[in-house]
Amino acid sequence: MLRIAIQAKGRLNEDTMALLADAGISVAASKRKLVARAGGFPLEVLYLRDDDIPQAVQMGVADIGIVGLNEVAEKEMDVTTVMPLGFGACRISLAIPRDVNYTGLEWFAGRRIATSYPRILKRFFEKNHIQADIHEIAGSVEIAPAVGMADAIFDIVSSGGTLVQNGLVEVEKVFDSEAALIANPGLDAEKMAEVEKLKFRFTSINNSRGMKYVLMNLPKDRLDEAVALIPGMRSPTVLSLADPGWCSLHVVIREDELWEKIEQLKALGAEGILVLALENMIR
Ligand code: PRT
Ligand code: ZN
Repeated sequence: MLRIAIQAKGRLNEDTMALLADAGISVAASKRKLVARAGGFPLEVLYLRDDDIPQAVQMGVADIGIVGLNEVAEKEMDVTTVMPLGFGACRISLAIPRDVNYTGLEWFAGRRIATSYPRILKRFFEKNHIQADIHEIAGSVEIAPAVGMADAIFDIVSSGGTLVQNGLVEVEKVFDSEAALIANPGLDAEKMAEVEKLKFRFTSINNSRGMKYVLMNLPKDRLDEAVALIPGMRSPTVLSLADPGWCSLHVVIREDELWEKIEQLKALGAEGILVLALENMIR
């Protein structure tokens, strides 16, 4: 049986639980202990702080884990990244007080920079031949310049709102992150086969994200035009209807272009359009 480490609470917890649920894996939220047995897959769930997940996976306390790539890069543990998961997106950036005249990376030479990600920053500065003074602090990094603890910060940015609130501007993006499935590099063949099964389920869920399944009735003589509207569709499903002049067309459309495509299909004479949620897309 595989053991997976996931964040006990915090930003990744909810999306992780939703991903497991979509993959048919149930973990009773009410019975949360340190370790819980999941239903629907031979899996044990270990709830940890995100900072501890890379190490737990490297040590084999857990076989696999779901954690931000930022933590994987910072902890420098020997783990395999199996797949990115498409949630928890953020970046780690250098930011400086708004009123500073920024002249480029050399500006950081000799400056004090507060961060919770000292290793990623050290590697970045080494690569760029910048000598700076890195101060590791555990939390509230964004207030360090205002209280005189640092000249700049290196921290996670998502919307950028926190920087604005603290009078800071992002000047260099150093690392792009999202949540990922990681694994201990020494798993045996049996466990690897289980990991492949999980990967297959997660991939189908991710493929279907942002996709809708659309059914409509269409005059047969407009079929070619309708098919041309939906890019990447190799062989759409076309069913006959009792009326020989009409057919039923089934297509998958990306959510961000759904309304635009529906307007165009309606203009071609499409009727009785049904838009359905798409749960899994198995390629
Ligand atoms: O208790 P535990 O140690 O498990 O949790 P934590 O408090 O260390 O981490 P948590 O739950 O805050 O974040 C977990 C993971 O979510 C991170 O490691 C990232 O991979 C990811 N993530 C995605 C984020 C953000 N977005 C994010 N915006 N982590 C933190 N933030 C913070 C950031 O530190 C800053 O204070 O949000 C603020 C910036 O947000 P914006 O939107 O104002 O730019
Ligand atoms: Zn943490």
